[in-house]
Amino acid sequence: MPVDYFDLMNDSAYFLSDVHLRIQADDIERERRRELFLLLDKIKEEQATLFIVGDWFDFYFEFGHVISQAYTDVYAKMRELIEAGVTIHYFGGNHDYWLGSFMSDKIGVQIHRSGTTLEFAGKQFYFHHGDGLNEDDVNYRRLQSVIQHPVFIWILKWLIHPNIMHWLAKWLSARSKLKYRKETPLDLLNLVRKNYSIAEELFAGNVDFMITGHIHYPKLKSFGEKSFLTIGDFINYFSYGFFDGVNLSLKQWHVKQLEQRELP
Ligand SMILES: [Mn+2]
Repeated sequence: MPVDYFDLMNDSAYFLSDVHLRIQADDIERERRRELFLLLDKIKEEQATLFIVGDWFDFYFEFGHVISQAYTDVYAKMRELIEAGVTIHYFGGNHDYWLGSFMSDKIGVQIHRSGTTLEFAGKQFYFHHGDGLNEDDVNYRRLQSVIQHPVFIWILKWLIHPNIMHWLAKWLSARSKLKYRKETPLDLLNLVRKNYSIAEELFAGNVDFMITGHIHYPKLKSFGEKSFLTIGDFINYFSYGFFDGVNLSLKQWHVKQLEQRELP
């Protein structure tokens, strides 16, 4: 019997960002992964598409012959979804910029640059992790131009021992926990406003949806028929985006509901 491809077509999608999977697998991390894997199972069952909008990993680097053992279960889970027919699109963030052939060839993930528009279900989706969107943040832009430079990447890959890199990443990861708490509402508001103005520019063209992360607070805002989503995170909010083929919505996975910040 011929396969009716219209029956197989599935226009629903899930959007996740800022999971920040950690190298240090303590109890909190194990519980978080358990929750994440339950959500991934749901995506697999529904045969939906998964869009990862950056900072899936708290630290990610491909050394070539060496892969990080801290994420073995995550790699296996991603592979399991792909083998079951799920497409995973992955946009690198500031923590997982260095995605390479292991992720694309061995796991089978579709890797894209942050700041790409993809057509999905007849709609135009613009994806950007959200880092560097604020041109006023000169310090970050400077840092970005260093860590993304091919020479810097070559040095990390060939001259620094992977164990040293992991030790450093663990240390940075412990510090970044503090950073989230310290972020002032003013910085946050400026960042959100910047995101909205970019969204409005895009919506004046053909883009229907703008999807970002990085801010770590969930917010869905409509601009007429079009909408902007900043996903939130899977650390405090356990939030994610869902597209049913027509509408985009913001959802919360975890039972533990946190009070959401008032954003404009
Ligand atoms: Mn980020």
